[in-house]
This record gives sequence, C-alpha cells and structure tokens, in this order.
Amino acid sequence: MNDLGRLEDLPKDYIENLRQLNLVPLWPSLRGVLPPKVPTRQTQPTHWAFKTLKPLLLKAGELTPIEKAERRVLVMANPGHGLDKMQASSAIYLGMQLLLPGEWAPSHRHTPNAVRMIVEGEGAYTTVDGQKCPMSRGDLILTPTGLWHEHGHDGTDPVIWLDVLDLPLMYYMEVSYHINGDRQDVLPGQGDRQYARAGLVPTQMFERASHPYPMLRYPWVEAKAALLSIAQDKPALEQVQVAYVNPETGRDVENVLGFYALMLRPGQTLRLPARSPAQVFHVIEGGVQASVSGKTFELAEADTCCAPGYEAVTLKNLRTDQPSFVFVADESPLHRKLGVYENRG
Ligand code: 1HN
Repeated sequence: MNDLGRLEDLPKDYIENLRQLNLVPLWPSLRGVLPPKVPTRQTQPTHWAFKTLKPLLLKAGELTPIEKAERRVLVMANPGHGLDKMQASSAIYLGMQLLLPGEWAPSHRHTPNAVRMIVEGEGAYTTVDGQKCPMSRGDLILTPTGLWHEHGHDGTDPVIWLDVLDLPLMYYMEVSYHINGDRQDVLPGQGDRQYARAGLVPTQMFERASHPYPMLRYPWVEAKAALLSIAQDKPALEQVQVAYVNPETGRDVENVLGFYALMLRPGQTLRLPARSPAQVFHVIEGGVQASVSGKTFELAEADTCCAPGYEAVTLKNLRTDQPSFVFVADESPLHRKLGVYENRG
C-alpha cells in the first residue's frame, strides 16, 4: 500500500484557502476514515459492577427528587467514546435507573427505541402504549420508537433496571427528540398474555399490520424456562440462547438493537465468534467471566459489560454446579439492515 500525502505536505495558505471555501483534501484523511481490513473502534471493553453502582444510584435517590430528574439514571458510559457522549458503543446507550416507592416518572415518547431489563425490586410497573407492564427481575420490557411510556411504583423497596437504547445512533442521525404527555389511560389486559404460548397468536393479527409491536413484556420465567428446555433437549448444543422476537413476524423485537438471553451450562466456556456488531452482556443469574480483546472481567450477578465489534468474546460460567444466565444486547439488526453484518468466526 502506498503512503498517501499528508496535510503537512501541502502549503499552509493553500489549505487555508480551501478551508475558507468549506473544502478539505481527502487524501490526508482517507486512511483514517477507511482503515485497512478492520474498522477503527472507539468502543473499549468496559465493565460496570452493580455492587459499586448501586450505592451511587441510591445516593442519587437522596440527592435528586424524581421531579428534578424525570428519569433518575446513572449512565454507563464507555471511556473510549468519551464519558460525556453517554455511549456504551457507537449505537448503544446503557443506563441504570432507580425508581423509589411512590414515585412516578411522567409519560413521554421519543424517537429512540428503548428496552428495560429489570435488575432488582418488586412493585414497579411501566405503562407502554396503554399497557401496564409489571416489572420483575429479569423481565424485558420494550419501549419501541414513538410509544408513550411512564413508570410508577406501588411497592415498598427501591426498584432498579437497566435501560438499553439506540440513542447514540438516533442522535448521530439527527432524529432524536421527545414529546411530553399526560398520564396514560391503562387498557384492560396484559399484552404478553395473549402471546404466552409459542405458535399461537390471536387471529386478528392479519388485520393488525398497523400495530408493529404486539408484545411489549417478555417475562423472565418464560425465557428461563425456554432456555432450560433447550439445554435439556439438546445436550450437545453449545450456544443455548433465545432471541427476543416479535411473535407475529418472528423478527427482532426492535429495529436497531437485538436482544437475547443466553444460558451457560455449569462450568461451560463458550467462545462467541468475532462478528461486526458491538455487544453488551448483563448477568441475570449467576456469575460469568468475560474475555474480549485481551481484557478479562469477572461479572457478578447484575454486572454489565460491553465488547466492541469484530472481536471474539469468551464467556465462562463461574458456577460449576448451576447454569448462569446472561442478557445480551447487540447491534446486529442494524448491521443486517445496513448490509455490513459479518461473522468472521
Ligand atoms: C428514557 O426515556 C428513559 O423512559 C430512560 O425511562 C432513559 C435515556 C435517554 C433518553 C431517554 C425512560 C433514557 C430515556
């Protein structure tokens, strides 16, 4: 590969002349934006331990009333992107949110897609598009683009959940904004109940093309039971994993990020291939050692880490007598739509 001319090779007055006209030469920057073979990634493997995060989040509960915060969140920011960018990866935002008993986080809707993975506490709920979704540990609750959502808490202890959004991408695309609304009327029934039995969907689905998000709550009891059945029925299967999908289309639940639950068998070491999307791992139950790009993290229950794309990730179950369960979020729906998805093995 031949070396390209540098900016310093050009006369200063020439560059200045160009810049006055809003022009820049490509060749000094070409390798930077189009590096050979592997993209430049600012996403660094990063670990957020729940044990250290939780007291700081509870402290935020003392320091800042919900009315002053709207959403009381500590953002899990990747130092590789710069903390103020509030990015875990190029497309993924992560935050840990606290709601105290009796608090209410008012209704709004926005363009970024969100999901919540419930980490701790009982009695809180989120109302999405008129559906009241109770929150229990390990449940996944969707807040897809444009749907009204608000959070309430009728219980007695703090509730904490992990927010995963595609905010960095939406912001980069200059399409990120919100609208505040009034408290929602709650519709009867629970969305997830209608879809609780695999392969059976309400017949009116054929007339419902206008509702792209039929199921908003994915209870952990169901995901865990599915994983345990798969593990039992397929003893030789290495990657015991389920994808959270839209029950009417079988496709990813949201447009940009993909969500999965993974079970590691007792003592299992699992190597995930190097694929283009960045990933997030969050331990729902158990303990997991995660290794990526020469870094190794010991993830305790409720810990979270992220991994850049194009890197293999090795996960090891630290429990030798029980399975561990991991929630995974990645950018693969986006990569597939962009036509850049790769699995390099
Ligand atoms: C948001 O709407 C929530 O509704 C949480 O709970 C975190 C981070 C950035 C932008 C919007 C919520 C958020 C957010």
